[in-house]
Amino acid sequence: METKSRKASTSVGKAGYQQSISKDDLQSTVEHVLEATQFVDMHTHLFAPAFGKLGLWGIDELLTYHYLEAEFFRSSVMTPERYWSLSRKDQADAIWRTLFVENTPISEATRGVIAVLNAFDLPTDSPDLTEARAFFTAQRVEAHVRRVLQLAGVRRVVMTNDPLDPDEAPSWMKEIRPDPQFQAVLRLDRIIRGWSDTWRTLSSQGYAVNERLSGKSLAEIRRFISDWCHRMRPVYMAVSLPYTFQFPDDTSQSKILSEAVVPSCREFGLPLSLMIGVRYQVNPRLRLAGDAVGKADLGSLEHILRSYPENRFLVSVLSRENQHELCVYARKFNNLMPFGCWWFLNNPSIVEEITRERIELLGTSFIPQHSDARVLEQVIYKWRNTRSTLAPILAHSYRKLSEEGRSVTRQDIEKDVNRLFCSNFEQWTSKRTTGN
Ligand code: RAT
Ligand code: ZN
Repeated sequence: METKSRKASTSVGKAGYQQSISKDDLQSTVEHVLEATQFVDMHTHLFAPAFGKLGLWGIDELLTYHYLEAEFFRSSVMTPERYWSLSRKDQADAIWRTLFVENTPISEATRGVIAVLNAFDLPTDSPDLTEARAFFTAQRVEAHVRRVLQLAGVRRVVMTNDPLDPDEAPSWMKEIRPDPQFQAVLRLDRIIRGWSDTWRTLSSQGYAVNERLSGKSLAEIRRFISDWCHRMRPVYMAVSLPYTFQFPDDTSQSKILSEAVVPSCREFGLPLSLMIGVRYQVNPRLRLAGDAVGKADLGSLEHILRSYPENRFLVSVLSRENQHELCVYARKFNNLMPFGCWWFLNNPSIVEEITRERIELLGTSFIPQHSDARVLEQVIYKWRNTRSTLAPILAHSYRKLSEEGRSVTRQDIEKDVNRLFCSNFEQWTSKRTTGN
């Protein structure tokens, strides 16, 4: 009896016996630990201040986020063509009026803007944006970035860097100074998915490539990737893929993946991020907001994981229907790291379902979330929401564990939260090889 009660109130950790947490205190301890841990945001579309105008921030950018544009057209009679003809400021005014004044902003994306305004003590129910605009105009970008990341509880964000973006490439060519708070990612969509157009750009830059990928083409794509790895020092390479993605097949996409990208990842010791499941441009009139989702055949992912045991893959799938399969593949292949609840999945009800499923199948060996922020201040609400959705889920897991007879200490929770939100990613991006 005595031994049993002692077992229930203490556990042996590295630092000796540590106090176990009572069932009633589990949720508040988890909340404190989530609050106190500075996360790594492993996929965003943000830019370090040195990239100048590429880094989006402020109220007009927040309101013209493509998630909100999609919602705007549901509640406004304005045509997309008319909307695109407006200035950014007029677009933001139209969205504010429609989604925040004429309607109650209860969707996830609209509530996010309210949370950001509130975080800066700005009015959340004003008929116009005068005060919010004045506030953001008065900010200096470097200090604002620091303050926003601090409010979000984020220690570092990972960018998405497209070497073939004519607006972005010049900054890299000027050898931009590395910024410890912003890590680079070599995004390869144009090479992998758009080869029929992209080969001409590479050719014009002095790489001996052709559309058929004959001769030295694949070696030259590897040279291009190598040049950009030296220039950007990325933490991983990445591509987003359609729900119809097949691998292997008889396309330039398969060839470039297997003979250029995968070997380059091995050469540089970098993981490859595959974001699978987009139904591109189902409504092109909505531009960036015009993409949808489709269920993918993850047999292709299985083939990749089995064929390249020495490569590491970060994988996010967009369809809710693919989530369970992804967890099962992670149990079979330890070169797979599932990450994030991406885009249309980043809503509390779905995040909750996916995260519970992942914990039950994978313990702490996955990365629960990334923000996908395109506008700086979005990290404030996206990470706040992640913390509040995750707290009861983690607390529930620990409650179950203590009911089974294993007490839980604050150190356990700290270790787990750190693993989920920092070290799984950091270790995955710092190892050289896997599977051997
Ligand atoms: O979530 C998004 O903002 C999407 O538009 C995509 O950018 C997606 O996250 C991606 O990286 O392709
Ligand atoms: Zn993204």
